[in-house]
Amino acid sequence: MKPAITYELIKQCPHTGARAGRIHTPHGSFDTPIFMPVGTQASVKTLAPEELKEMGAGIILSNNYHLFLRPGSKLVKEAGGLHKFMNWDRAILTDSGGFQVFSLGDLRKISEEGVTFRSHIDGSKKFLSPEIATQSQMDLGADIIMAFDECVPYPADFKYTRESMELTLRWAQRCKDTMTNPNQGLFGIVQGGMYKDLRIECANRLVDMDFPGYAVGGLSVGEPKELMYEMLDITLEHLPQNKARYLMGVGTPDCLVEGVMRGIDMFDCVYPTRVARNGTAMTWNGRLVIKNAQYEHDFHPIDEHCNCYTCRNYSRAYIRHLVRVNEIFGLRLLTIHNLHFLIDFMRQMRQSIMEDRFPEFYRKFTANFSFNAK
Ligand code: PRF
Ligand code: ZN
Repeated sequence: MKPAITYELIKQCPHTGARAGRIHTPHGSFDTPIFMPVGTQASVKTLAPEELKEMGAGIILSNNYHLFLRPGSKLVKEAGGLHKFMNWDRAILTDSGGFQVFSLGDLRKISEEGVTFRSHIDGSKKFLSPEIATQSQMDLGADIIMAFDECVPYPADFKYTRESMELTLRWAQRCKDTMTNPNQGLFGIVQGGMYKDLRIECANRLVDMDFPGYAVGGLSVGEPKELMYEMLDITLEHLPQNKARYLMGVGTPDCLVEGVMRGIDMFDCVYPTRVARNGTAMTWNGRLVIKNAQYEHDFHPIDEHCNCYTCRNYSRAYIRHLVRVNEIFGLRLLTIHNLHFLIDFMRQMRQSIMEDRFPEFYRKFTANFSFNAK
């Protein structure tokens, strides 16, 4: 039988590790490299599914941690699964909660069995294990299910990181043993902190377990970017060419380009949607802080070349006004632009790989982009 999730390699950049591909799921196929908008609580904040489709989103990410706590995975199952519940018929990936438990849950206690933590909502005691997290994601009906892992904080010493990696590997096997639905695919997550030998070891042992895709976790946790790229390089060397590779929680344009150059296929990040609700628009030059006085009389769109609903219809001055007076519509318009920007950014990167000009794309991007607001 054909596995639920397959990766098709379409074109390899002859000069870098970048690759263009396509991932097939029971809810359609999408081109890679791709950016996955984040819909933490079964909604991409402020947007309707039709709007996500209009900008070309082929897959979204949702969070098992949040849905497990509220409304509960059984309720979503009763609704007919997450796709039906939220009216999204394209692919869905759910994160296991392994990361959120550590970043949101209070008073967490980790054992071989799993993690006891306090809900960030009401402080009540909760428990997640590889079995519970996997069953919960199966109930949600996600196309791609993430293994339940421990994301090691930065910095962490070698001994702690090695023991945590061993635990993550044992948990990965338990997640795999829990999978019963052939229409869903489970991705393993490479941990190992900032230690190259642990990264290699973790990648090799996950590959031996044979997952339909592999994520690189435990990065973008406060380490310098150069260190993240080093860990990425060494990890990707040990992952197979014929499987999807996903860099978790990364989504600023500079990191997306660096990730793609090394051979990452999938990314997710709250960055574009979160900064939108902060009044920031993403552009090819960097961040544009719409509240700044310089945009008061600026009747141009955020980006003259952007084809999104926002840029086709509204000016910087109008959006600035909305944001200043706290109109929700302003946040929606910025969210639409930012997600459209990132999805289109990935599309253009993919096109450059297809046409053997990814290095040129990289050079041009790097020359124009500066992370900080101009
Ligand atoms: N593990 C899981 N989800 C994640 C991460 C991880 O390490 C990260 C790290 N950047 C983001 N989201 N399960
Ligand atoms: Zn736009």
